[in-house]
Amino acid sequence: PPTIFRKDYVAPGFWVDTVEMGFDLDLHETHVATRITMRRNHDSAEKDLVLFGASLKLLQLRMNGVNLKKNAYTIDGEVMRIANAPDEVTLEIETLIKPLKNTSLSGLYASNGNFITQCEAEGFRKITWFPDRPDVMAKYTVMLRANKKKFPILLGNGNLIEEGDLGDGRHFAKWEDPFKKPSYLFALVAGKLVCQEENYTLKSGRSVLLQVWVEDGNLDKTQHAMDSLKNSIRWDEERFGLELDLDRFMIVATSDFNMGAMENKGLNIFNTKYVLANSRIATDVDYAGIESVVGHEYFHNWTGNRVTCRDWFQLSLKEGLTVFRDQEFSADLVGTTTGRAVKRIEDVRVLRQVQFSEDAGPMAHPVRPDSFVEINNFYTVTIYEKGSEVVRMYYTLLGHEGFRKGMDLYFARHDGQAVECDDFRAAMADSSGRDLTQFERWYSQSGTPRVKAETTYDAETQTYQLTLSQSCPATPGQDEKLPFHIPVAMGLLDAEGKDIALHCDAYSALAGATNLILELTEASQTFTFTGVAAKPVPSLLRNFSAPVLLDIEYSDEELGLLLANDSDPFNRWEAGQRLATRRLVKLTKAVQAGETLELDSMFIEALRATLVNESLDPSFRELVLTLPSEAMIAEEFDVVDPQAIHTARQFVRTALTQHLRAEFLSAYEANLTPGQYTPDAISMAKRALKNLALSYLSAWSDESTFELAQTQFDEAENMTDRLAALSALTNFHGTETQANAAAQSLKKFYKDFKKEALVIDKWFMLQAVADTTDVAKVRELMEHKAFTLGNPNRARSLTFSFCNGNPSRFHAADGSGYALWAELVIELNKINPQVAARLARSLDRWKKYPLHLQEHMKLALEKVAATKKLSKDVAEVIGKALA
Ligand code: BAL
Ligand code: ZN
Repeated sequence: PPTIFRKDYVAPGFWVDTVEMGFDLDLHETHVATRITMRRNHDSAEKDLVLFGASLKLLQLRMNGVNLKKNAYTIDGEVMRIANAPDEVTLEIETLIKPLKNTSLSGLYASNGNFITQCEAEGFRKITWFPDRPDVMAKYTVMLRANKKKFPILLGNGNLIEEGDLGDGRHFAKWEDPFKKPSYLFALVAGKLVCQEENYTLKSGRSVLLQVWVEDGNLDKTQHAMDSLKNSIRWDEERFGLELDLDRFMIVATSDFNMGAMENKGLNIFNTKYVLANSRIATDVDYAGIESVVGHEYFHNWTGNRVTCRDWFQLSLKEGLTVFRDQEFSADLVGTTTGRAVKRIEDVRVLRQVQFSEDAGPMAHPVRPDSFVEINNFYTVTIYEKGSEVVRMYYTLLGHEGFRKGMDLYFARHDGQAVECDDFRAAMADSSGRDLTQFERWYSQSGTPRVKAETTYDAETQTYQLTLSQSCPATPGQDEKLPFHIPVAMGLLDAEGKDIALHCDAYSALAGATNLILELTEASQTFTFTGVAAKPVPSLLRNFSAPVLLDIEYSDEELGLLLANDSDPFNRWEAGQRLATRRLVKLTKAVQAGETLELDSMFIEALRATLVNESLDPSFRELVLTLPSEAMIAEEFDVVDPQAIHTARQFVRTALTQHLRAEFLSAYEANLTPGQYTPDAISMAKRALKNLALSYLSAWSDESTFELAQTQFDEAENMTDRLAALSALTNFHGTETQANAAAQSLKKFYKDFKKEALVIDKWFMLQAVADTTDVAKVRELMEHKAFTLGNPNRARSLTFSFCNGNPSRFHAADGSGYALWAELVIELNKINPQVAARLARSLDRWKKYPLHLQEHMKLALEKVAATKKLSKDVAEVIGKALA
């Protein structure tokens, strides 16, 4: 399949002013009639009128009232060209599509007998021939017609302007979107749905209608989504002065969805996972996920919809910015300093574990990629999470007010336009007067930069020198990197752990501050601090001020001081992670060498002090006590040994429990949340620590711990506690009787929740990542009547969770995990290429494993590569892995 390059961008040959569409909705055959008014873009080098289409039957094509003969246009793959079109064109197109047969979940498809659309990135071309590119923005009017009994609800973008009966058992609804939009924001929904609705008054006094649409039987699960939507609307008014521009805003939940959710104008379509919640079915993590995704899609209304992307290479323009906005939204809602830090730590964990890994593998790409084969493969953690870090660096460099000014200028300049990442950077630069030329490298260079910190202290002159050097490894297509503009937030701690007032030659205007943002712009820079009475301990990259790897040599004592005292909570946590990583790496090597494993008391005591420190927020203690994941430990090695890492990590967990059993039990008791479940920050924090304690306790098997977990499971009044208990029971290394009791609990859980698809997903996932679950067990679970690869949530719950979340079993020495992976990718490729391509990524880093595993992996990759009818989604991922 061809590669598309950013440098080849050409403006569209024709602009579109209006789009009128009529849908005769039928699950088997839907007729779509489209009238498009277009006018020539005289500034474009493209002279043909170009349309895109895929999986369409073209019934009729008329230009300015005349049927176009077959020789008046050419079709090559997805591209139709009409040469010699006049400057003003009205196209009338009729297409026929088959929603029931569309298992790709892109375009118009069926879900539980309802119609759903997904048009980003290039799904609109599966509905009609159209200049389906984000820089073509137009006003849409859409008429929906369908059988009234089967499809009583007909929803579209914008405002409902007419509805009624057609007399033949069918009815219609006409929707008009007052705002120009690119085709990827088009949506329609039709079917049997019910809604929770509310009139909400904006700050300006204008009243808007908010609706959350779900399938019948789910209205008891919509309140949290509705609350999250109202919070989002208020937050965007207060923090960015951005108001909802429509009279009505709808959220629709569907159980068949490739992504988390989609920001279609006025008609957001969501995966049920990010809408449905009540205490019976959703965990605290689910509640937080819903809040952030509802926020994310709502915030897109300005960052994405009002100002959109010129081309798909600019995807991070809207995604990075909107992730930054949703992260800030969640942090602001908690409000406390620790709450903000906890959110930051959680976000950075994802970035490091998934994005740093992507940056180090064959799919590494810049935040603004230069090329792609299939754009769907570029909805990545680099575009989203690293993109958000890039936006956060503007925020760090310009400050709260400065960033807001930049945002205001961005909207003042570009409202209603399709623009580039460079336009956002220019708004930030021009509003602040800062030179952000070099900052552009964050968009153009891939790979994770490394910053090395070296220090010297001269007692005589009381001078402290900090030398920061940066480098960035080669990534596909980019051998050499130029220095980045890196904000390094920092402070210096004295021997008591107190912040020192800083006097740095380069920042004399800020003399006396205890926190500075150093700007590292060269390959190496030395910063000199004067008046430093004794050798300090540096706290660098506070709040993770840049998406880099920081190399610095700390002694255990220095890390202990930081863990106990740093005024920056992020770096307190970070110090704990460094202490843990150091030990986990050493122990992994000891496992490999067959040596006895031992855990030192310094580490145990540092964790004990944190665990029992009741002045610390329980959620912060939970984060400190959570060991780096096996995937994070793997990043410390050139050659990864998943079983050794697993053994080492399990050893540390058991050793910690052995020494801290009493403290874990007290933490458990002290953080019970009796009474009615509420998803507030304080209760969530308590449950997090309590359930972490339970998980540790179950690593040190004894009768009373098993009973504790069993009782929690039996008596839990919410899903957070029930699932945590079930996980503890399932992972308990106990007697056969206990194993049987755990199996009974798993059965009971299934029976109690078999009607709740989202809970059954959890049931599969919990088993997929259990350390007793091997490839054979996964195959057995795939035979379960509730399992299907046809539903993305279900497919992910078992197969993705196993391949990505159970490394020691997936990487079985006989290669059986990879053989399973290949079968799954090949099977999914037939059903849903986007989902298949995601799973295909599980072998991205195959060259990091020992040769005997590499051999098995290569065979599996080659097997997929040799498959007939491989989608370009999967072909791109596998091709890059094998390159
Ligand atoms: N635009 C695709 C889904 C999302 O990022 O909101
Ligand atoms: Zn988004």
